[in-house]
Amino acid sequence: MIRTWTVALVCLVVFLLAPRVGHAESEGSLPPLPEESAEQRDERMQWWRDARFGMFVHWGLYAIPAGEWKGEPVRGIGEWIMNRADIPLEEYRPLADEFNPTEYDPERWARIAADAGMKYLVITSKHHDGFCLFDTDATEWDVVDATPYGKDLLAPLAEACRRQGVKFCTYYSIIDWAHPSQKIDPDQKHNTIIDESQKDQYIAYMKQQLRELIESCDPDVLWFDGEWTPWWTEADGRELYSFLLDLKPTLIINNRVGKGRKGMSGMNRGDQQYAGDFGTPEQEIPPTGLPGVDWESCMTMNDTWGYKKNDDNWKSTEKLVRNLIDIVSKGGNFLLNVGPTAQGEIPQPSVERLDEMGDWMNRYSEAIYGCTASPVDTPEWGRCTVRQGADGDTLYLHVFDWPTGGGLTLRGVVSEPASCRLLGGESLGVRSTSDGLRVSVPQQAPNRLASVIAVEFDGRIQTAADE
Ligand code: FHN
Repeated sequence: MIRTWTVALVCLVVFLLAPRVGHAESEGSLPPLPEESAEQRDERMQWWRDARFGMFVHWGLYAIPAGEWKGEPVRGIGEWIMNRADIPLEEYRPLADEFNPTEYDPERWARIAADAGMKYLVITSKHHDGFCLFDTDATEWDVVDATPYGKDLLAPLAEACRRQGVKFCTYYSIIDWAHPSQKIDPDQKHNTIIDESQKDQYIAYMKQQLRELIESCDPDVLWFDGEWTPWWTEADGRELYSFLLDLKPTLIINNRVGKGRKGMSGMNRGDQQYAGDFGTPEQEIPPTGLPGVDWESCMTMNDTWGYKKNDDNWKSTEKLVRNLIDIVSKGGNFLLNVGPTAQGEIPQPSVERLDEMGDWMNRYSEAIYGCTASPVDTPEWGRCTVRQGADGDTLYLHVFDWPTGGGLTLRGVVSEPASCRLLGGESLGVRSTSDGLRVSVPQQAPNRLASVIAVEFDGRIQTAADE
């Protein structure tokens, strides 16, 4: 059986050798991407690759109707205009008169993220509705000028995040239903139609706001969205990417700044280079490991990005923990969403799940932070992550289905292990067999969500595929 990541490697080689067949804009006609050596890129990306786990926050006026409009159930913000709700902007705008999140406590939000083991937080600064959660001179359609609350929401959260050791990051939508340059496409309601004579003016508007965000909140990641709209081009994305890296050279920017994303799979098309630093699978986890590729799966805890009242469709903590493990075992980051209420509170079902994830991370984060994709195929009982160290590698066995017969086998590893232990527990017997590693395990699983075994090696792990 060809190991999955060998297949990924073959695909990568094919991509590198493949003739540069163009997407709509062939690479030759595009502005160049900024010069950056592999070492410089690795230095810029390192904290993000080590972080592995972040909080996504979708918050705004849409938290007021919270999934219902004139008694009609509607889902999330992005879907509002796309489906039967058809909310005309003139009916949507008055929501600002009601937005007064008196329960908003940025310190509590940052602490919830930190206690869950989340190393960064990405919050919507401006979603498709164009409403800004920060104080911007570019428009009065913002929380300071248009709402009874009247204060910037993001700067205090940025400060609280830094106090809690959480990197502060912002989401920014390229489509903007409220900006005079564009309107919702009546036939393709997830797109806008732009007045081409006003496109440069709108790009200047975006640059002004992004500069304001960098100056007021100093985000470490800019997470773009809405790039799918036809009037936005890869050339626009590259120009914006270069503009932003000129403003802040350590910024990390997702692949939705340009046109590289291939649908919801989130990863880039393979035909050329695109602007952006990491792939963005949404509500899904790639089926196989992608070693050496930077990517992040963004997912909801329920099934809407924005707050939805009376929601009872919540993923279990076990599912959330195992999603995190699955993602890291494939070399990615997990951006897990919360949708705060209009009053400014993270919903209790989210808080409970994050608290339980934090308990698991307190015990097992060594097997998550700074770890990379498994060197072997996915075992039937769980997942593997690996940490490469100066003195040798550590292979973490994340066991979902604890064996009853007292033994666990991991196929594909041929190196002789130096030692083996339950993470946070006793040493275990381990031997290398013709069938792979054989670990002697206790009868009871140490943890109901996922138990972790650490196998230490002197030097790099060798696998059957390496032979
Ligand atoms: O329409 C948005 C949606 O509301 C949400 O922000 C997600 C998050 O990635 N992005 C768009 C849907 O792909």
